[in-house]
Amino acid sequence: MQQIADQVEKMDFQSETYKDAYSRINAIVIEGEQEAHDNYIKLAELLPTKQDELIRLSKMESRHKKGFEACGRNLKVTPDMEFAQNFFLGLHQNFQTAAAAGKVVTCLLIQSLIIECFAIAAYNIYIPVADEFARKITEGVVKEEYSHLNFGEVWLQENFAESKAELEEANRHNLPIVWKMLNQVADDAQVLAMEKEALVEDFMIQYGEALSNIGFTTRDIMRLSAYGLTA
Ligand code: Y39
Ligand code: FE
Ligand code: FE
Ligand code: FE
Repeated sequence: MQQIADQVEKMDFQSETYKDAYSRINAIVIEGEQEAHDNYIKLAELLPTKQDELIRLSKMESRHKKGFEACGRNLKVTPDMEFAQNFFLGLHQNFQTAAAAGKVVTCLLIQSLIIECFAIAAYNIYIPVADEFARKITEGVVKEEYSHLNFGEVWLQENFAESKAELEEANRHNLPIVWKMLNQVADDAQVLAMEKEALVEDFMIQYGEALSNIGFTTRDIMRLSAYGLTA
């Protein structure tokens, strides 16, 4: 922890290098929160008995987006939204296709497991190296992301037997995309003092725990987590 404190003390949040990397990472987070909002609205349509809860989650995502927009403004950074939309395109298209086919299990795996675990990993790794303004915002946000992950875990655990085959298929199609996204953002993350290894480790822990809570065995989790690791 002392090492991280020393590192943060030396960081120049106003340097051109930092702001350039931040213009993409901040945009990814803003776009991610917007898409998460849209995805929970869609899930509310697909799961009418959970409508109120899902609308509540979608509103949290909107607030997260506003918080991260403020973080960018605070550093006088213009987020590169075009980059961010391309960054999310693979998961975005897979979610849209699944939603159109009424495949709610696939939608939950993409948003509530994969994207939430990605967010939790990224925010946990960012908090100790963030500027003070962004750290406070991100601390508030990450607490809520755990509740979004929990929603997916609980629903999928309650419907595990009927969902298992679709979860395996959705994992096979979407986990490799996450590794590509991580590789794509690794250099910019490094500029923000976020290590790729730490991001991968935290993601794997969150995702593995989620799969375990849903009902997968350790053996299943090993197999599921290995998909696309070489992407
Ligand atoms: O559920 C949510 O709020 C998730 C949409 C937000 C995703 C944020 C994606 C973070 C990836 C950032 C990578 C930085 C290294
Ligand atoms: Fe969020
Ligand atoms: Fe979320
Ligand atoms: Fe297939």
